[in-house]
Amino acid sequence: MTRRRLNTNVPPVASFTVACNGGTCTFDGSGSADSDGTINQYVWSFGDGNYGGYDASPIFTHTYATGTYTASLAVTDSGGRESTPRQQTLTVANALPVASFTITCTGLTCDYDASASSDPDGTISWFSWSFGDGSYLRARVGSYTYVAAGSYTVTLTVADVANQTSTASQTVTVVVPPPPPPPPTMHVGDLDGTGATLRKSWTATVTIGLHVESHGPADGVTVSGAWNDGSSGTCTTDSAGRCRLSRSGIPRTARTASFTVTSANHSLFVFKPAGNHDPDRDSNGTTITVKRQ
Ligand SMILES: [Ca+2]
Ligand SMILES: [Ca+2]
Ligand SMILES: [Ca+2]
Repeated sequence: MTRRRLNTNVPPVASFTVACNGGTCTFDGSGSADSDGTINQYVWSFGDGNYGGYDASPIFTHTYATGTYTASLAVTDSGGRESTPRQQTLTVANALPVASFTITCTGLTCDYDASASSDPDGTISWFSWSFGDGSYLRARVGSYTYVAAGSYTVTLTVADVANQTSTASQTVTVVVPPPPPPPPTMHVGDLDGTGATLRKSWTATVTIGLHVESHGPADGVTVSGAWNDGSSGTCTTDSAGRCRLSRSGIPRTARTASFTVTSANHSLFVFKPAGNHDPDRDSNGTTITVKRQ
C-alpha cells in the first residue's frame, strides 16, 4: 500500500471590495486570507481586458469607461497555492458635470463666466444660459445687457460629452446706470473794444475773454464772431483765456461797429452762451459796440 502524499497547505481565499468615483475604481483585496500562511500576490482582472497587481499590495486603482464589468481577484499564498477567483460585477455610471459660474453686473450689463464648471470624468460639451428675462444663449464666457432694471435669476446649464446636464443659479440685480455728468462749460467772461482812427477809415479791435465755470481762463478756445457789416473772424485764446480780433477799413462815417461772439469751440469745454457776462459792463458778454475815436 502506498501512502498518498497530502498537500497540507490550505489554499487562500480571495475577497475584495471596490469603490468607484465616476470611472475611477479603487479595489481593496485586504479582506483576502490564508489560514496557514500569508498572501504574497494579488492578481486583478478588471473585466475590460485589463489586468493588474501581480504583487503583495492589496490595493489597486483602475479607471473604467462607462459600462458594466465583472472584475475578479485571485490571490496566491506564500506556499504558492492560488485561490479560486472571486468575482464582482460593477457598473460605472457617467459622473454628472458640475455647473459653476461667476457673474458681475454694472448698470444693466452683466459679465458672466462659466469656466469654473467641470466634469469629473470628462469635459463640458456645452454651456447654456437663461437670464431670467426670457433670453437664452450658449457661451462659456461673455456679457449680457438687460433691457430693464430689476432682479433676475440667472441659470447656467452645462452638459458633458454623455449629454448629461447639471445647473446652477444666481440672482442678479441690475440698475439703470446714472446719466453721465454734464460736460464742463465755458462762457465769455469779458469783451473789451477799442477803435483806432486813420485818415479815411478806422479799425475796431475787440478782446474776447473766455472763462471756465469757475471763471478761470479758458485756454485754447477757438472763438468766432461776426461784425455788424457781415464780416467775421476767428481767434484762439491764449493762456490768459484771451484773444483779439480786428476789423479794419471801417468808413469814418460809421461812428460805431459792433461785434457778436457766435461760437466758441474747445476739445473739453462746451460753450454755454447763457453764462456770457462782462464784469466792467461795457458789453452784455455777447455783443460789444466799439466807438470810433
Ligand atoms: Ca495556505
Ligand atoms: Ca461626465
Ligand atoms: Ca468788458
